Amino acid sequence: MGEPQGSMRILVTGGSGLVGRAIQKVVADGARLPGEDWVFVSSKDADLTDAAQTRALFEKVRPTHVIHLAAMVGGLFRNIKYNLDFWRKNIHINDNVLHSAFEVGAQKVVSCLSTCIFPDKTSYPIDETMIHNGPPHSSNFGYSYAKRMIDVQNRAYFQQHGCTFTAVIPTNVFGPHDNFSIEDGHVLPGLIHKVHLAKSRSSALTVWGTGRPRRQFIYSLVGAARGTAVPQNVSWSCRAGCGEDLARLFIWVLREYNEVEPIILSVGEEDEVSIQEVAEAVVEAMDFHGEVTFDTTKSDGQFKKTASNGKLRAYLPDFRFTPFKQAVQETCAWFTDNYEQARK
Ligand code: NAP
Ligand code: GFB
Repeated sequence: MGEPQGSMRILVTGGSGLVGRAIQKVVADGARLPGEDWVFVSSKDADLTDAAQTRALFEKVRPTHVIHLAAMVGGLFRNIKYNLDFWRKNIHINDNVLHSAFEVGAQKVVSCLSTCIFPDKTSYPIDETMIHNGPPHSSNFGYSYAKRMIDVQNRAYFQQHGCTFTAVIPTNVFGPHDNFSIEDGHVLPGLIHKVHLAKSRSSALTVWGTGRPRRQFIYSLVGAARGTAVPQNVSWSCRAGCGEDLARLFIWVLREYNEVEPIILSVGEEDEVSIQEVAEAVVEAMDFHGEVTFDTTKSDGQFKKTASNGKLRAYLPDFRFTPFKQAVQETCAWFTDNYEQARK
């Protein structure tokens, strides 16, 4: 474990969401260093689309560091319906957060982009240099352009004021505390919820689209289900062969990644899976024996967005991700155990 780095007050926006809850658990389970004060906030603390509320929150907390997760988030089908809302809400949230952080003198801000914001027509694998090289997939242009502007704004804060405002680019994330809404959420939580309902109704599972699109998935938090303890015998600096999963990678970026240029946080290209394979993993994890059908009238969305984790590997050559099937099993177990209070 590293030595205390002096007094740090870390504000995490979006602290009640999938990624925020995972970081909160890792911090509570031992990642917090002496001298660190972590503050997790949700929309109940401030509506970050509102400049005055955002400014008041930052003046109250006076963070030295910020992990900025808050966003309007959704799966393919929510994005298709609400491109305008995704653009406006996220543009407002991001400008309010970045500028409030600047005004209170925060030393570092780590914001969150997504691999879906890269150009749709591109060569593969996608890397960090390609963000602005062409239009994103039409299904989520509102979200994608709003997210791309974080990168523009980070570079401008650095150029004019020397700020270390940076961003990470995760692939599709999943885990406990996800949004399991079938209409609004992402594919993995959606399929888990659908299988749960199909089992209770003895009906078929309907997978949307052809099942052929391909995705890389990153788990939010290793060992999250059924009270499994996060391993304590690992270096939080991730230099000793640990580094599992997104929550810890965020903490590594906060403490040790000092570039303004973003960094992709992804499993390897070889770990990309088809949506059909995703459905099969959920069916197996939930011990579902009913019929599985594909509704090809529903959109497939972007066919693939295969990203390189070469830059991450150059920093952290030895780290391990939780195997996909294990992570799916843990998430299914969490959903089953927490069905009543899960977001759905
Ligand atoms: P999430 O579970 O939907 O959580 C969203 C968070 O943002 C919640 O804490 C929510 O607060 C907060 N929020 C939303 N609107 C707000 C507002 N107007 N004011 C204040 N807070 C607001 O999202 P997530 O999946 O954890 O995503 C976290 C970050 O990762 C986002 O920036 C997202 O774009 C990015 N990302 C996600 C994925 C993915 O697959 N999920 C992939 C790549 C990147 P309430 O709980 O109070 O509503
Ligand atoms: O996770 P998802 O909604 O988003 O996955 P994207 C969509 C893919 O899964 C499509 C198929 O190929 C769908 O046809 N699919 C199959 C399903 N069954 C289902 C289901 O029950 N629910 C859902 N949602 N999909 C999102 C972006 O793209 O990626 C967001 O739109 C976000 O902006 C996120 O950034 C990370 O991977 O297509």
